[in-house]
Amino acid sequence: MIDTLTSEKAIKLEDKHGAHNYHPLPVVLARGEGVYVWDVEGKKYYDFLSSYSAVNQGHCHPKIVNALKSQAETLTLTSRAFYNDVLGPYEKYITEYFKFDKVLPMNTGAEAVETAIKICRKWAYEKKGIAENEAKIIVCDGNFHGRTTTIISFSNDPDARKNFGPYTPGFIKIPYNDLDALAKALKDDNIAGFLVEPIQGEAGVFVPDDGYIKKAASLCKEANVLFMADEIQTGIARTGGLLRVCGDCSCESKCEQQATYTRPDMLILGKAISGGVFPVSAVLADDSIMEVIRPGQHGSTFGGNPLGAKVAMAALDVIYDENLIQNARKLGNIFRERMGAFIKTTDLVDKVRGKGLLNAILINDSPDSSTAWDLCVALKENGLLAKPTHGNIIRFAPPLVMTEEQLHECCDIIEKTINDFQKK
Ligand code: IF1
Repeated sequence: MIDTLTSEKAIKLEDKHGAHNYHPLPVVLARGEGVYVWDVEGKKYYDFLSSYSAVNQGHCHPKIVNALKSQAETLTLTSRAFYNDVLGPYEKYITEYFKFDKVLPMNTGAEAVETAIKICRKWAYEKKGIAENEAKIIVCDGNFHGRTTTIISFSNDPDARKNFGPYTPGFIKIPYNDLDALAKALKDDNIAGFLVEPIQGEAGVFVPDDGYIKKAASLCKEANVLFMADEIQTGIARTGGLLRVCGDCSCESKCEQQATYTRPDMLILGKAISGGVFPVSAVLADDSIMEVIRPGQHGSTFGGNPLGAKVAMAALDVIYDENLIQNARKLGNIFRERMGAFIKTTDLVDKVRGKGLLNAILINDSPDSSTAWDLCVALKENGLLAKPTHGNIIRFAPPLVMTEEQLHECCDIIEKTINDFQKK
């Protein structure tokens, strides 16, 4: 029955039987390969969302899919009640890859953020000596870290937060990209950690000033406060470095010596560590921090399962096999250069910003207007899928396996669509 579905029927089914917690663009996808997706009618599109940066390695990457297939036929889940023969090798692999002593494996991004918060608080009581239940964590205005009750407690997006209370206490909000505010907040002796996105994604691809992350981390270090980097969206080559905390360095190796690198106390990863093939997330930290978690104190049925572990190793291999860091950096520069020149010729777009292949254009209209949405519908008609965020911002984040030629074709589509849109 699924085979004969039209787009219209599929949309009606979701509308009737699914909770209305999303408002998708009206396109029903049936297949993906690399930078392309196809709808149920067979129309081909460039994917400029990459499933919110989970599919950095491209859709249905054969190496990742093969890892999934072969492990699926062998062993899928043991729970952590028993050891399995993939988890150990995976833990060795990922800790060497990101250069931390230990990993705590989870499944979704929100779970990894929750995990970091729990470890941070426990560390505060057992290592820093904060009195029980007094620990506070600093977060930023405009943050997006996931959808759990604790995480939405410190969101300032009314949609994410309103009527989901009572809320988890113990979080202090400061403006993003404001080191003075951070320094001031750090004066409180009960601060345990600072949780931050190195580029704010949901806030509209907000890139902080150069040096912000590095200086923020050093302020935390001085105050004996854990610096927790949420790289769920910015990590895994997306922003033109292995991680965004690598900074603006053209080094393509897993090197942490370069001047721009900032080593977080806790690194939070999700999305593209599995190439979008299976939910895999992780928190990485050194022993002095991770050792506060002992048997029975945290976990998840699926966390560390052999299927996800195999998939993640394949997905992380692909990043270096296919030079995706280099490619994201190079194509990102081309994209912003072309869009930068183009927006001078149109009144519809104010600004282009981003790093690597995490970019956004700001539409010159009120956030309440439907302009960005209408433009995304027009882009879809012209064969390119993107999604507005915060009303008047459109995020552009294609898979990192894109070629330069394909990127130019995409820029042509975007420019033509905006030009035609203006004529209406
Ligand atoms: C949705 C945004 C992207 C994240 C960061 C944790 C999580 C996310 C920095 C949680 C998730 C997603 C979830 C998605 C929308 C989306 C998003 F628009 F909200 F900001 F990517 F751009 N930290 N981001 O970006 O990870 O639990 O979802 O695995 O539909 O809510 P998750």
